[in-house]
Amino acid sequence: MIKKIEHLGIAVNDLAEATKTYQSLLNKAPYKTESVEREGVDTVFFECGESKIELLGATREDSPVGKYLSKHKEGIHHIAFYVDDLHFEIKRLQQEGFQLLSDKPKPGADQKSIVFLHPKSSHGVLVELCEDKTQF
Ligand code: CMX
Repeated sequence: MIKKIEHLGIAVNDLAEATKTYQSLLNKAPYKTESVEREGVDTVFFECGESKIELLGATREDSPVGKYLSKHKEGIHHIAFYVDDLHFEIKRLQQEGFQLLSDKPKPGADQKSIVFLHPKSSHGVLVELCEDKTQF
């Protein structure tokens, strides 16, 4: 079951500058920074009620966020839904005809197992499904 919006991912050009901006906006410090080398991204997380804001800075131009920034400029990069059973949701969404970018969960930032849906499957929005990390 899809339980809530876990976070919104925001692609930014200058992670340090964006961190200052969101620290002022949300009036709190980030609770976590993390590099995800496989995705070519540095991340900064802020809590926001029951959801989070994830700032995303590209570490490589050919990474998903690097390509996104060269094409779209800064802005909302993805929406992440928290699910209680990722394997079940993967199967369910495949049966519903959504294009998943992998057929099994992979490790993501912030102690999560994740899978993405192609933005063309969801009206131009890159969707991430995540659950608390399990074994890989
Ligand atoms: N939101 C909406 N549309 C997007 C998008 C995004 N985040 N990223 C790419 N697109 C669109 C492009 O605009 C393009 O559309 P057109 O065909 O209409 O021009 C199309 O998708 C293909 O884009 P591309 O630049 O050629 O990029 P690729 O096809 O190589 O990759 C995607 C697109 C979604 C498969 C890739 O970005 C991906 O695998 N994303 C998932 C992983 C990811 O985003 N990781 C970073 C976040 C990690 C984290 O949260 O920690």
